[in-house]
Amino acid sequence: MNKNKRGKFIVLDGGEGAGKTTVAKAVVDKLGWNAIYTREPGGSQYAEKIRELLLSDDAKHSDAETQFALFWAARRDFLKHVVIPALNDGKTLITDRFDSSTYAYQIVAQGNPKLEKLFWQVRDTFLDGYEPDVYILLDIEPTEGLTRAGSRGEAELNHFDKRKLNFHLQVNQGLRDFVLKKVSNGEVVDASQGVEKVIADTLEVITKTME
Ligand code: Z5A
Repeated sequence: MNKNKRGKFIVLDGGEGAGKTTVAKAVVDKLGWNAIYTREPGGSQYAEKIRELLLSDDAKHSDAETQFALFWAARRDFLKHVVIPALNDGKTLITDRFDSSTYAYQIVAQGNPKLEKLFWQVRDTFLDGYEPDVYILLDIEPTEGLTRAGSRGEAELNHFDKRKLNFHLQVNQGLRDFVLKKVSNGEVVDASQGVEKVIADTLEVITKTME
């Protein structure tokens, strides 16, 4: 595969209620037929089954190591069956969360710095050269994001949503560290703005990445 013909792999990440899904879908609409919306955990048939496990109430007592392994298992299947074929076919993939979330939720927010070395080793092997072209952090204060997410109603909230504010502050810190310090291709968009402006700012970053 000629790397120049490969499609672009764009990750949108952010804390609860940052607007990732809203913005990712709007961006795909604006980019047209060659762009595909995907999400994590999930994105492939088998990874969607792992998603059910990860977000079920049974998962609320699982530790960070168990979650780390399951998120990476789902990600590998998603990469193999969806991401790699689509990129090789020249498609643009807009992915709602990716490994930046594993770093923020399982390592930083759950206080497991000992997982970090393993994180980079697994990443290197599982991504196998298919690193995202850009990570876009939709940055929002957790209190504001949680208010937005909460408006969906209790029944729609998973066990991550229901964690205390301090957990979400740590997630936010982890995402910022990942995007600003751990990778060299991170960008930040102010997600507290009106939705149309957030979409426009995100599209500007994507357009720059595609040049
Ligand atoms: N997780 C993990 O721990 N480790 C990992 O490696 C991965 C994930 C990949 C997946 O949840 C969970 O898995 C997630 C992290 C963990 N934790 N949680 N919860 P999910 O896929 O079910 O949901 P989510 O990714 O957390 O989605 P979200 O944060 O709840 O929502 P969002 O996609 O960021 O926002 P939205 O649905 O687009 O918008 C939320 C509401 O705000 C909605 O009513 C919008 O109309 C409104 N909105 C959006 N933008 C705006 C603006 N700009 N202004 C005003 N209102 C807005």
